[in-house]
Amino acid sequence: MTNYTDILYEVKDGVARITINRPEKYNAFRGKTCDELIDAFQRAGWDKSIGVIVLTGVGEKAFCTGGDQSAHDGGYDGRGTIGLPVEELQTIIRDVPKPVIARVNGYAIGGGNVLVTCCDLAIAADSAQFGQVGPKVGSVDPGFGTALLSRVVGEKRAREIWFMCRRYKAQDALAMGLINAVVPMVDLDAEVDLWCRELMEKSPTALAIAKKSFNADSESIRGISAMGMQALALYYDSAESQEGVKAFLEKRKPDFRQDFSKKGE
Ligand code: 2NE
Repeated sequence: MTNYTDILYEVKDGVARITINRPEKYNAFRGKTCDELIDAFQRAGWDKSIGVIVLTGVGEKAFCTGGDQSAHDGGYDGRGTIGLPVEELQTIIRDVPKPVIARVNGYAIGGGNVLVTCCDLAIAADSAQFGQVGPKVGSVDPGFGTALLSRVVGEKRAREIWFMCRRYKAQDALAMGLINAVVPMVDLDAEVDLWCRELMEKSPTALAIAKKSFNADSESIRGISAMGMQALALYYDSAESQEGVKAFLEKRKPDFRQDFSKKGE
């Protein structure tokens, strides 16, 4: 697969840059986007000439806003348990034996925030905003989205992020340890380049061993993701979940307190 439609793939000075290219959808991913991202990570991950992978989104509005709600009719449009191979995407970011940097150029919301969580490092523009929205839109990203997030920012904060569905500014994300650095948008590329150059000077094998050893400690979360996605597939079939998606598309507040048992009578 080399003719991507939903992403861009560039290589320069040993750095592979993978860019989600769906600005009209705030860089939300559909099934095809996930497939292409997985392919690009496979490509960069085992290419010995590449030392660092940068994941970002096109433009200055959004890094990634998670699953494409306009393609979410209860099953999205791709493959995998929930119609989106999102679990496979999250695991490939962890599995590639080289550092992955999230270049956060705007909203990192929903599954976009989970991608930031899964990346080894994250550098954000000061205009970036972070957050989970699942309980607001009838979804959850269980596993890396929840359990790994709590390893990164702490249990209480992770529960707050998921339960409250608030948005957090880049400086707040930095303070809670979700990201490594914040710079003005105009300096974002220079800062990411600097980190890449420093990483390129290091022993690739030592970096790979370090990454795998960090991963080993949280590897059981992969199983939680697998089980959670099965539960999510069942949840997507429910009227309660579908109310969340409908409300988002209709630009109104969801009514999760209605009696869903009467739906379909
Ligand atoms: C991203 C955010 C916070 C932006 O808010 P705001 O107020 O600045 O803009 P607005 O008007 O909400 O959004 C701008 C345009 O982008 C589209 C919107 O529909 C809107 O389109 P137009 O009305 O201009 O045509 N847009 C934004 N996010 C989208 C998305 N994800 N899919 C399709 N279109 C999107 C605000 O928009 C927001 O909170 N978005 C919700 C994000 C969301 O629901 N994400 C999916 C969560 S579930 C998920 O990610 C997931 C997973 O993690 C694992 C498995 C399965 C799903």
